[in-house]
Amino acid sequence: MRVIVLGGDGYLGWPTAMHFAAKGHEVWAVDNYLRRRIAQETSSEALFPTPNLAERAEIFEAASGKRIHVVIGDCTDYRMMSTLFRDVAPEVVVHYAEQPSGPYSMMGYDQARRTLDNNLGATFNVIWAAMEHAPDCHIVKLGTMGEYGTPNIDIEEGWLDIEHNGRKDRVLFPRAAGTLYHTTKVLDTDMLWFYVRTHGLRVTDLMQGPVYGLATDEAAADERLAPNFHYDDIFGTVVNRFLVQAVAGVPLTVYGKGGQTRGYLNLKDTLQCVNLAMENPIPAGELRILNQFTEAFSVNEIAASIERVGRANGLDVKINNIPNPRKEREEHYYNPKHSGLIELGLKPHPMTDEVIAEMLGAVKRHANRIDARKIMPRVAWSAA
Ligand code: USQ
Repeated sequence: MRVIVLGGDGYLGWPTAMHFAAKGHEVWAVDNYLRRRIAQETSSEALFPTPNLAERAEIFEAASGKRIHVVIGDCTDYRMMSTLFRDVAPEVVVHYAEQPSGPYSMMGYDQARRTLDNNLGATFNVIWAAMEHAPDCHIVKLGTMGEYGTPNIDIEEGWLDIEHNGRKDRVLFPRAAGTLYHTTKVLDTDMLWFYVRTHGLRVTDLMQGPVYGLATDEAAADERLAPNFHYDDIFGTVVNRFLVQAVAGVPLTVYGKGGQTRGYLNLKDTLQCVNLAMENPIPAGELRILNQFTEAFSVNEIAASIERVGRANGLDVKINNIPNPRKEREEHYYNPKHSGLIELGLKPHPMTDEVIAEMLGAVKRHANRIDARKIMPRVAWSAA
């Protein structure tokens, strides 16, 4: 298939572009390096440097014989998007091209505005470019489990059947995000749903939980193909942060009571899920929502696992409950459904001790690059 990966330089985008190319699809990876720029602006560079997108594509081609087309462009620029969709005529568009950091979106006006403009602007342009030049394409959009927040009822896969005053209907599950970033994803979903209803688009919205890991099959060929791995408080997700903290001898930074529970998944499973969504298209005029995670853990459970495995591997791991810089429930009910992707064929890679030990080993190889100044939280939700 002809596949456009928007945000093709990102933590998920680059591994996805390689994965699809390895499977024989014709892939265009599109990125404007926004994440790299924000990382520099906020001193949040990844653990090890990664080559730029054109260089990555060259290294991948040399290793695999497969070509990835590279487009350096801004998805909020409609002329770029319109030309791209016209020239490529994609069958699938995977849309990751968003500012993905909750903490960044909570730093202040400029960062909030940039997140809003980029994320909504990119999604709006995906919709219009698809309507103009590829109305039959399948848009696979990366959403987030954070759209739902932590309600005191079971979380369904996107849709809720309700009975109200004796009548029944099916509505989007109520959303209550905890950051402006997560709220832009709620707005994306609403905008996509609007154009699905009015213009018959074909959309899968993947509500993904926090991802961890730094290994994928395609990156094994050459270490320069590894994903950009962040451990800072802006872009680093909690498991990746704790792995680096364990190696650096910094006590694991559990925010508040640590009862915050989320649905997690291995980076390898992100690739499987996006691939399954792509290989199982849906009819035009449908918005399919899939909850994309494999296991739910509290922060305390993750910290305890990494402490246990780290100690077994000779690391002096300690845990430190620090004041929570975020506004979120620290003890709550959490029971999201996630059977849709399993039914499509997902074979999860659970977070076993072996997997944790492997990840710790991979981080250890870069231990000399860890910058302890990037570890403690620098952004509080109350910042004006
Ligand atoms: N946390 C800690 N200590 C830390 C870092 C995080 O206790 O050092 C806690 C947070 O307070 C939160 C939980 O761990 O309760 C998860 O935090 P996270 O930073 O791993 O995840 P989050 O900010 O929600 O964002 C990440 C990605 C985002 C994606 C989201 C999926 O950055 O792009 O959308 O995970 S989800 O969380 O399901 O919304």
